[in-house]
Amino acid sequence: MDLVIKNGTIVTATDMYEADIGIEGEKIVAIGKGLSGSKEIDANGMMVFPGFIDVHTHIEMPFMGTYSSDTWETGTRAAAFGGTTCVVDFIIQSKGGSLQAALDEWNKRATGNAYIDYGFHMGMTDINDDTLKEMETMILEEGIPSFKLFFAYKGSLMAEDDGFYKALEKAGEFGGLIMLHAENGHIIDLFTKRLLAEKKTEPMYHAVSRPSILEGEACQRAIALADLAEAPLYIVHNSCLEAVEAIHEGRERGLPIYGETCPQYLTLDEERYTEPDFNGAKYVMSPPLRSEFDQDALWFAIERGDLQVISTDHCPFFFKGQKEMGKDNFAKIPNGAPGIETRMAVMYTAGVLEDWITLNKFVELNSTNPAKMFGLFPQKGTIAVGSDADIVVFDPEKEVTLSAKNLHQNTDYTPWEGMIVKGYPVTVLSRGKIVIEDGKLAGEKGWGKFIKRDRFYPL
Ligand code: DUC
Ligand code: ZN
Ligand code: ZN
Repeated sequence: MDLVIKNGTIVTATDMYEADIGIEGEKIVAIGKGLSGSKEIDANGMMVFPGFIDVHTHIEMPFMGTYSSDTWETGTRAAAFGGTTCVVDFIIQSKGGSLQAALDEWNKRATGNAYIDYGFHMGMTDINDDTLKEMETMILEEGIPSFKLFFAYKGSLMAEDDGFYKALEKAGEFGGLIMLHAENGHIIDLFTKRLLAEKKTEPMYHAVSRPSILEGEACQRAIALADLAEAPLYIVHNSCLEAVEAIHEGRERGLPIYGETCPQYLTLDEERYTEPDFNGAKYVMSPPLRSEFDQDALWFAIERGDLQVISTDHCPFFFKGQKEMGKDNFAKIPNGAPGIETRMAVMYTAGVLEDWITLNKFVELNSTNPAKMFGLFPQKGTIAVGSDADIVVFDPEKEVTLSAKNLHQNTDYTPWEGMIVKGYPVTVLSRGKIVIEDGKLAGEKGWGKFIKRDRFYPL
């Protein structure tokens, strides 16, 4: 065998056992005791996880008058350092443009630049007969079976109910999955204008302008429309009690409603917006950070199975020069925060070590369910003979103080600055190739390739 990972504790979504993993080329070919290979990695004392999958990233995305600051090179490299071996990024269609043109644009940026494998979702901002027809090609030919629509961002990305409904019907018919940013953009727009008229311009008013009730309302409306269209629905970046209550109620009725949340909503709260010297802008993202009470609601929703996935919504901007665009107007602060590199460390420390989730659940939420829901399983999302050798060797004892200085994301801050995490990825493989070795970069840009994904099957 080309490579053997020896003596580690393999953890999947369902099992935990000690064994060696044998790799030939890009695939896992054997799991057992006493394997040997031309190269061996000693994983004694380590946990060995399937590569983690981040199904919600915004890399090099044109947005709010600028671009998210990670390129395909820097973003996928940072992901690898953090234990992520596959990302699914959001293409954003230009208003008036075709889906194909948007795909071409994303391909141009990503091709030859990624350290790890990647797929695309199609973000639809213009729903008409042509783009509805193009959805079929995306699902059946391009390996892009998932489509993101926005109920927020009035005047730019926002979809209306009729367009959303037509997209649901199309996805339901052809094996696609609609993903929704659920916040009521009309009322947010109204509140934003009122706040600005009252000269309330600081970052904290970003949160005031988009209360959690507007997220709950958008979820309820979307779930009702998905029910009517007989289509599955996946709600992205859930942040609050109202959202997970709506999902719970839909699932209780037997509807194929799914949801994700992100580390920031589980570990950070709205107090951050009051940090002095415009620092609150670092946390301006949509939906905004909520209360500690909402954090508990999200953890319980994970426990109940109402949320199946943890992703990052990685959408980084520099504090200096980019977040500062909204110095005098919170509505001009580019929405988003970095997180592609810190997900696994934060979730292990705040989730596993705090007893909110088991080790198996940690793998299920961050690797196996993302793979299953987004047409990557069993090529990715587990450790099994025949699967891609996307593997993370994780040191459960390694302590790291998170800081923008030591991270590899292309930005000047992290929302978790100063957090001491215990447990960190040390060696990371992408399709059998070592990308990170003992915490150091060993991969190369261009290794990561586009993965055509399968149609949606209910979890
Ligand atoms: N929310 C963000 O915070 N950034 C990117 C897009 C989004 O929906
Ligand atoms: Zn969103
Ligand atoms: Zn997003």
